[in-house]
Amino acid sequence: SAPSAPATVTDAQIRSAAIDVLRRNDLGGMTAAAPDLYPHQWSWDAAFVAIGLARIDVPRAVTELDTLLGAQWRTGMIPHIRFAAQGGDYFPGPQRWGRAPAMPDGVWTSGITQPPVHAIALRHILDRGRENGGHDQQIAEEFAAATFDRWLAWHRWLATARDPEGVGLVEIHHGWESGFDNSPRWDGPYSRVVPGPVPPFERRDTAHVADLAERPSDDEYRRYLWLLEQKRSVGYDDAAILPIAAFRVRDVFFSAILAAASDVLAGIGEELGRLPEAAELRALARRFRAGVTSTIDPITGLARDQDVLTGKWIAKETIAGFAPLISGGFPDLLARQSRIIRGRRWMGHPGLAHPLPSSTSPASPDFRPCTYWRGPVWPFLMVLFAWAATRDGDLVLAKELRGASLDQLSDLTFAEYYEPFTGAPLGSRAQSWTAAAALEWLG
Ligand code: 9WN
Repeated sequence: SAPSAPATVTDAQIRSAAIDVLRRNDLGGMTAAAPDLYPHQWSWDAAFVAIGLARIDVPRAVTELDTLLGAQWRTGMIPHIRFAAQGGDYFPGPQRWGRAPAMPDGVWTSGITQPPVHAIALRHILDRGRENGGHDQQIAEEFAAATFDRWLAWHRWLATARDPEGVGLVEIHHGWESGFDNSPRWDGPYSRVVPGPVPPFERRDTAHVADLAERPSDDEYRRYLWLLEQKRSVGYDDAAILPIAAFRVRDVFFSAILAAASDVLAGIGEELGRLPEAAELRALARRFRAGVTSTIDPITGLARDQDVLTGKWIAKETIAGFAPLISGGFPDLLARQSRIIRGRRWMGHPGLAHPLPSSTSPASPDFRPCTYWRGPVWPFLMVLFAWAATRDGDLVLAKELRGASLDQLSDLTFAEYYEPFTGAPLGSRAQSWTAAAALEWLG
């Protein structure tokens, strides 16, 4: 069914429906990523949720990030899930992950991480607070000052534990860490993972989607769980995992986010008078931006991941190929990428319901229109691309992403992802970061 939006949906209706989603998903201090499928707080979702919340309620946006920081490990890592005591059923839940020496007391989290969008969210909160003035400004500024060192520790952990050789690319140990769980990017690395024995499991995610084809397969899940067991077997120790990890990939998109967010955090550090730390963060931004640039395929112009275990590049035609548009870089590289993303293999593909970049190019043999990260359009990512485009002066791209996204979101389902050709909503409905994206677009 093609749920094209009724022409009568107004911005005000989108806005109030989006606010409603975030209110309903509020577990008190943290927002569930989605009501049924993801009833806990996810790390990078929380950052996008905070960006949306900052448009309507600055103190609540601050609380979102503060709650997430409460899950930060002693190493500096921000885990990919903070489990809510009152949250619903999710697999793998806290018992499956177990405890780790570095885990904060009294808090249950997963044992892997996710992309560091948080400093970008903190910048949005500060900007909204200053626009509003008064109490909002005060609370935003106090939060930035009080938590700067926690965010710095987070970036430092990524730059050391996850870039042990200092190449300017962040390595991940699980597809879930990328946030692009079953992207074709990870097919090669996962094909080389030989799963050992995993305790019996029963998936929950499949109960919350209309069609099983929208989610990863059982075979994919078995590998996901084996990687979890590997991590758990070494107590989630950052050094001990390296020689045994069956999945080690340098994730170019994650790295681009670290570069962009390090620049943003450096700017906040400068405002706070933390000049040596700000200089350190500027250097991190340069290092990871250079790392991203080093991955460009000269033929396609797209950025690539690298499998640490084989040393080989991973050249799949996915949206992660546009990592330089997030990290920033040389103007000619950005101009080339902006042309490609607006071209016929991406936003300019003639069959699209809305001219938006899909997770995998519709022109790629890997493209699957309904399957999760193998093809659908993910609305939250559009916000990140438009933010970076605005930063780099590509206002045409930013405007196109906004217009098409608002059309897409006027179906008011706030779906997790959308079928690119029909515009049909897929995955979860009332997904928090999709609602937050709508609020950010509306301003
Ligand atoms: C595993 C919450 C998360 C997002 C990820 C998305 C999906 C989880 C899952 O949902 O992943 O982390 O169970 O499939 O891929 O990007 O953060 O919305």
